[in-house]
Parts: sequence; structure tokens; C-alpha cells
Amino acid sequence: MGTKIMDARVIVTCPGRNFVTLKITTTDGIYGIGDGTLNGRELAVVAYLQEHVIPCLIGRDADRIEDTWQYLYRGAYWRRGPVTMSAIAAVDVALWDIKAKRAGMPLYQLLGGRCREGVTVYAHANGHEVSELLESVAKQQELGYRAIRVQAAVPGVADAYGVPHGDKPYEPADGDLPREEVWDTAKYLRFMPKLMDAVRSKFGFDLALLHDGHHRMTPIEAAALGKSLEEFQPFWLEDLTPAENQEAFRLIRQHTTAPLAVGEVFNSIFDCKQLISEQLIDYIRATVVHAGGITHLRRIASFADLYGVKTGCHGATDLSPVCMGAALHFDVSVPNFGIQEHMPHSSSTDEVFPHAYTFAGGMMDSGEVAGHGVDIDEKLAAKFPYKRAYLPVCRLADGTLHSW
Ligand code: CS2
Ligand code: MG
Repeated sequence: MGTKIMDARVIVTCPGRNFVTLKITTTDGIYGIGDGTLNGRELAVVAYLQEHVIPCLIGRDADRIEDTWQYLYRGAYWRRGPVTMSAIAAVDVALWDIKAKRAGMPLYQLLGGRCREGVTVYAHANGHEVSELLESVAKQQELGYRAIRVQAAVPGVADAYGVPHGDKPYEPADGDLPREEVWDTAKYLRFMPKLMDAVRSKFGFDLALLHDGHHRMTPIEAAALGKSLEEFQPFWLEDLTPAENQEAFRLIRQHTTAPLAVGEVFNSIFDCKQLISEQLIDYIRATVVHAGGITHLRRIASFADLYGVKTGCHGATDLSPVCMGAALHFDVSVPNFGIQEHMPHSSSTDEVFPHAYTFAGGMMDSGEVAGHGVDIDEKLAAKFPYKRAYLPVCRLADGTLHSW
């Protein structure tokens, strides 16, 4: 019955941005791949995989996904953290891919089968001016999206989060050293109701509108933002405060009924235990690659379901198509699905990672291919060598370092 892990290799490629992929091959000649990309810290995961994980994988029963997860998590003594958990996720997703390929089924079948016909995704709209943002929303609507995240440059603030430099698609990891941005929360708080008002006035209330605060507010500032945007009925407000302090959300909750989403930087269930059990958030944004793979993300989702918290997986371009593929199998099969982020990859990324997943009419689907349905063209991948790229850092006008 059993099949053993014969080989495991890390592939690093940069078709426009860096991606880390783990490829595991079994003794019966089947391979599976998993995403281990950690934006701006890619080679830390590569080293962790090569030096500390792969030697323990060779000869292991490829069918024992849970036991392998426990071995790499509990067995490591030093637990959690984004580097470790991304490496574990890469192994976990590659093993689920292998198991589903061996079963001859799309991965979602092994996760209990479909709970829905497709996955509602949200797009990004942004602009250097409100008028440009409105055009961007219209463009995303024409592409079929019915849920759209809105971000615009804040008057008087040099670099707002979520707005591209020039006319290139938004891709924040753009510096050989971290670029420095200057931020002003007071100006942002004054501007946001105007932005939401402009969007609602033009597009009405049927469109689901999302917004990302990207960890820049204090709890009371976040509460003020929630109050001021409530009348525009946001689908969610994301990452309002740095969420290391889970209790902070009690204060935000006391002041606003705007739905709250958190968790793209979380890597374990313990990062969101209090947020979920005290019902301080509405959507948990943890995703496959940074939260320990399908195995651990399902555990987080089951826990969240007890408290009426829905999923809202992170899906920026720094999560590879392998993560997106795995996330879509999770999304179609998880009962408490909320929404999935979708930031389309560049065409060269899509060529390096051929995939079965599709997009139409504001929805994505995992496809019906056995496994998670995403592959890697290694020859093509080799043509795009790793290029160091940092995310920016953020400062206030007086030079104080602030959360980016
Ligand atoms: C963001 C990301 O997609 C999101 O919601 O917060 O763009 C985030 O900044 C990047 O994934 C950082 O790597
Ligand atoms: Mg975000």
C-alpha cells in the first residue's frame, strides 16, 4: 500500500517575482509540489527546507500526511514562525497533491467534496486619484468581479499602501534594499470616508467593497475608521491594527459593526485563538502557504466555524499559483467559506506554473484534474533566476519607524 518519499527538491524561480516550490517524488514515480514562498525572505525558507526538513523526509511514508505534519511541527522543538510554517506548508501541500494524484481525484474530493459550485473572489482596484480608482473599479466589474477591494493614494501622503508606482501592476516587493515610505494616519482617516462615498455614489450598494488598512492604526484609530465607514457597508475592513495584540480587537468591536478581517501574516492557530474564540473578527485571512498547509488551515477553519467566523484566504501575487491551486480546493470544500482574494499573476508566472484552475464571472474554480492541478515547468523556471527583493518599510514624517 504505502509509497515512500524518494526525493525532495527546492526550486527557486523569479518570473517577475520570486517563488519557492518544493517538489517531492515518491518510490512509485508520482510527484507533488507545494509552495514555500515568503515574500522578501524566500531564501530563509529554502535553507530551512534544505538543511532541516528534506533530510528527515527521505524514506518517510508519503501517505502519512498528518504524522509528517506533527513530526515537522511538534518534533522540531522550536515551533511556529513564518519560515518554519511556510516550509511545513510546502511539504504538506506536496503530500496532499501526491495523495490526490494516487487516488486519481481532485484534492477537494479528499477534503470531503464540494460545498459550493465555485469560489467567489475579490479583485483589487486602486488609483493615484479617486477618479482613477473609480475607473479601476469599473474595469474590474467589466472583468466580472462582484467583490472589489478599494485602495487609493491619500492626499498629502507620499505612498499609500496598495497603490502602484507608475502604471505597473501593484507589486510591493520592489527594492534590492527596502524602499522607505512615509505615512500619516490622521490624513488617511480623514480621506477614507470620502473615498468610500465616491465609490458607493457611483456604483451603488450591490457591489461588495473591501478595504485593507495594512496594520497601520492604533486600536482607537481603527475604531474611528470602522465608525466612519459603517454607513458605506464595507464587506470587510482588513488588518486595521498589527494583530500581535489580539485583545486590541475588543476595543475596536465595542465601537463598530463593520466586519473585520485579519490574518494574512498569521502562521498558526494560536495567532488567532483569542480573535476567534471571543468573536472579535468575522473573517480569518490565513492561507495555505503561511499557515502550515492544508492540514493546519483546515484546523483553523474548523475552529473558526464554531464561532461563526468565515474564511477569506490571502491571495496576493506573492503566493504562488501552487498556493492558489491548493487554496481553491480548500475553498470549495470548507463549510465556512467567506471569500477568496484574487490578484492575477503575470503571464510569465502563469507559464512557469501551468494550472487547472479557472476564473469566470467573478468566480474561480479548482478544476477537476487529479491532485491540486498546478504543475511547474522546471526548464522554463530555470530561465528566471532568483532576484533579491524586499518589501518596503514605513516611517512617520518625523522618522519614527511604523508598521508597513
Ligand atoms: C496584502 C498583500 O493582499 C493583501 O491583502 O496585504 O498585498 C501584502 O502586502 C503582501 O502579500 C505582502 O507580501
Ligand atoms: Mg492585506
